[in-house]
Amino acid sequence: MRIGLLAMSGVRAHDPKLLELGLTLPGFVDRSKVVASLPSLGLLYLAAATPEGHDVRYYEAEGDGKEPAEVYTCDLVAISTFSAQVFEAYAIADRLRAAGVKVAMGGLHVSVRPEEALTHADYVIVGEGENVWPAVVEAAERGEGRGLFDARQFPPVDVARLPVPRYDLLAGRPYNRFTVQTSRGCPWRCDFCASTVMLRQAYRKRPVADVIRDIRAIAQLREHPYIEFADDNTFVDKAWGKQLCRELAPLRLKWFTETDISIADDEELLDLMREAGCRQVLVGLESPTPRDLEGMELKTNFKARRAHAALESVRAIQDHGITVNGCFILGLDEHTPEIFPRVLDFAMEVPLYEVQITVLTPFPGTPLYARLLKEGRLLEPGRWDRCTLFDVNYQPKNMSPQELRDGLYWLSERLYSREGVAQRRRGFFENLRRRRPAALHDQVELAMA
Ligand code: B12
Repeated sequence: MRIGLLAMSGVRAHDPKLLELGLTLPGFVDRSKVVASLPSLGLLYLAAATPEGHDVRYYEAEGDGKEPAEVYTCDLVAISTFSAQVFEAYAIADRLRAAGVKVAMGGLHVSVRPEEALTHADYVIVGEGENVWPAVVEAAERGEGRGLFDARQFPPVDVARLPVPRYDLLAGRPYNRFTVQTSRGCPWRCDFCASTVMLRQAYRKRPVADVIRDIRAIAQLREHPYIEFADDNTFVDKAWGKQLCRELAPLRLKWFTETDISIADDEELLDLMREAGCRQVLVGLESPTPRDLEGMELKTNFKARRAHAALESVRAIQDHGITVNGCFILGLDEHTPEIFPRVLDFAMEVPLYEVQITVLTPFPGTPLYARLLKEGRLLEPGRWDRCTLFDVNYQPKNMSPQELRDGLYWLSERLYSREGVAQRRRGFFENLRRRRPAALHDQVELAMA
């Protein structure tokens, strides 16, 4: 069979005012451009798990939700879904099926809404795909009708035995960043999180040697690639993290990852990360005030426990020449309109090299979604296209939806304006010069990272 893997790329946001601001604010636009140009790692893993003897091709449906004409030459098309693009994905699936092409859908969204997806696809896959995919391919070969495949009915994916994702399928495409996973899942359970935790397996680390093997495969496509680790929380296990960094260092890469704030406690780890090419870490700070974070992490109240030292922790990381992309969620239950200047003050005081502000987003399948639904606070339940992290789709507790939107605009204008960005970054370099002059030698490189 000819098997098409269809990734849905680009970023999504519908709020017209924010889009208008996005056109003029450099910080906002730069980050969007960067994140929009990542390939779908999930589909590259499926490609590697495809039984022999099939012609496998990788396609991109761009931000306009249109599929390339060539996918209609396939016998089976696999589509990967996030909530924000799932209606576009369903429309593509409907068109493909009408043309006689079999469609399989998997990924974060359909894993929590499989019945909905079954009205659009022949095969719907819940959970991690690697061990299920060969059975889906066989079902398509046999011409079987609609079916649901649940990963829990197959052997669990052993991350110590993952194949190299088929990065080779990306040859000739203009990607300048590539994703690699070093781990899957996260030990914490934040009520809003709609990440890998949705796939129902525990937190697992990969063998360091396999991570290096995958990076070497990417290096065959592009010399000195910029790597984004598509992890939820890379440095949970500090000893393993140090080993990872030691083995990354000789590759002379530059990389970015997502991790929790606890890396700030370990000087040796931070030194090793910097030496291994870490240029930025994305850390969910969520709110500048500890009280706002009470109960957010459901297992051990991790977020609230760590919040009192957030400012010092971010500084400790940045003092090593690793920039922090501090993420804040606007519209938490404790938030009143005073939150907007408080986030601004925090970002300027640290000062944070990079800031990401998003609105609280009830993704399907999360404890947050269930709670807001129960409390009658979802404005338009089922409007998955509003799950963009920028479009307000719930009733905040201590402000109106419009106050939340206005606050997002107000804060975006200040954080991402040319002056706002320059002020934060200048502050970052001044601090670095004061505390670690040795880390400054590559400041130009840092400014570009
Ligand atoms: C890389 C990334 C992107 C890339 C995706 C590139 C691409 N074309 O796929 C880009 C930059 C385009 C992107 C965009 C967006 N993203 Co994003 N992104 C990520 C990130 C960092 C890593 C995803 C990843 O690679 N995971 C690793 C792979 C291996 O896992 P996987 O994709 O889940 O695949 C496995 C299974 O799901 C399954 N599977 C997946 N697809 C299929 C298909 C079939 C047929 C089968 C059988 C199995 C299967 O098998 C795979 C292997 O086990 C995650 C956060 C994170 N740390 O996970 C956020 C994340 C996925 N993004 C998110 C969001 C909100 C967005 C945006 C809406 C942001 C915005 N406002 O624009 C847009 C979505 C627009 C869009 N195009 O869909 C949310 C999604 C939540 C949700 N449930 O929908 C996440 C979880 C971040 C978060 N915590 O909020 N993102």
